[in-house]
Amino acid sequence: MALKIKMTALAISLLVIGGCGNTNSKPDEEMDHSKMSDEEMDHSMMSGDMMENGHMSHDDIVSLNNSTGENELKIPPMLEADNEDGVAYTVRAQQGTTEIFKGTQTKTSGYNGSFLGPMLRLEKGETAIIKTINDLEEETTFHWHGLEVSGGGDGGPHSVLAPGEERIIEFEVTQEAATLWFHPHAVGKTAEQVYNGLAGLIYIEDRNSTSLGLPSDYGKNDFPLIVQDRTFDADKQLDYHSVMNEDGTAGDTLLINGTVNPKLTVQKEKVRLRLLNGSNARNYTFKLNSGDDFVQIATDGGFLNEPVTLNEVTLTPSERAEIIVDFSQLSTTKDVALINEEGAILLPFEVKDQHVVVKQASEKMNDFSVTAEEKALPVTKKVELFGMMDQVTINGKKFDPDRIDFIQQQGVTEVWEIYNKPDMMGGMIHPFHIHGTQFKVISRNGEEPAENERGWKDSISIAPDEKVKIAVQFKHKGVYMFHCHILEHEENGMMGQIKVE
Ligand SMILES: [Cu+2]
Repeated sequence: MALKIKMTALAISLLVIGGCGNTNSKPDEEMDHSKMSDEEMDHSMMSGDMMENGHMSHDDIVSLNNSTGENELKIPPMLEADNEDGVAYTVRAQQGTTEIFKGTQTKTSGYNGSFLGPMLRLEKGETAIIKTINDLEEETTFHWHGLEVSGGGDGGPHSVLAPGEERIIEFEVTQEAATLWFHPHAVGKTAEQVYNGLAGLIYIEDRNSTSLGLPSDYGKNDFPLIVQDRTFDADKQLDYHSVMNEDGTAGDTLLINGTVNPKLTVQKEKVRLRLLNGSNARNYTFKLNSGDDFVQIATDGGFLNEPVTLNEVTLTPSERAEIIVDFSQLSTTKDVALINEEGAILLPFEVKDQHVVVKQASEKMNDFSVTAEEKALPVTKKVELFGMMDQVTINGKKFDPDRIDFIQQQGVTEVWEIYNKPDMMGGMIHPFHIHGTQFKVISRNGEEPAENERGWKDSISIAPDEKVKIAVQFKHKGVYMFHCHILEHEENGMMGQIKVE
């Protein structure tokens, strides 16, 4: 058992570090549970029991069902600006019901709607004034994941809104074009509220992003893909408490933008997919079932300098990647689909034969670099991630809202070393996130990061026994969280606080 976990962890870490492997695997028909062998059934039932007791290992995570492709992918609406005096946007957290499955209403939560949220499009240089309203029956916060904003506006656990309460936040958008997101961050409520549907997108655009010639027609050739796995009960409801796993809650049913069994209709052209791993705990290695390459153009916080050719990309919870698939150049357009590392069909594509003139995009997209000066800086902050289940810690401690773990000066770059200390079982990947900043990856175990990690990041996958050095600078002051983005680990105290002065 221990060996197997260790091996799996190693394999995953190799995937993360190395990037490419043999990706010609076809969707696995055996994924269908009705075709499971007895042995697989036993294993599956055992996992179910173990899951109930909260003892499921992260590596024995339940497999995803294939998408049947019967529902066209939903696209979150773009949030319209308000006319109300001084307020640019209103974001309201609310409860409701949603017809995820035809003919059934599922109890869900959302922003400005019953499930998920709208896409908030901001321009660099703009001052955003956002009225946030809590229409839930419990406390929540509005956290702007990846946004460079003051600690007071970040929406961490200290910025709780009671039911019925509202608060206006104001910030200037100072960072470059990127795909960010927003979600709740109240202690003890984050994992469940995200699970029930509280998550929305933020697109930041700037002069660069709109001049590169990239596909940018929202919902036409520029699609967000909010990827989340869920478990539905016999009544097609989400019952977080019955499926909650201390080590990360996973499900067998994939929703993309809240769509079950999604498919995406595209033209024979370059299509931009903005992937967001919005799951509580599951990691995904995305690839095409045809084995074709695609290019990654952006990381969490901005464009890569040049498109990076890949045939798979791994995202741990909260990480984003923007990729471009050129449907006019694929080896086949028949039954082509986005699949994961197990071959589960996540998103089948219906490729229309219509000829579209493919614009030539600029090859030079950004001027990101890790400077020699940054590389030469000594490590001044050490973070040790350790443990599993409810025994997770950072530097041997659990989160305490009254304790400041680190202090850093505004505008000063420091090198943080994040180490994922293995346990007797081998350990597991922890996705490490810092609020209020975009950082640079200096090295992984002393080696240069992969080409597709040479860009701004706010979340990073740390494999067992891996040591990652990052250059971190905060543009604003305030108290910020740093934590594991497996939401149940975060709830179990795998979180610390930094005060920027
Ligand atoms: Cu973790």
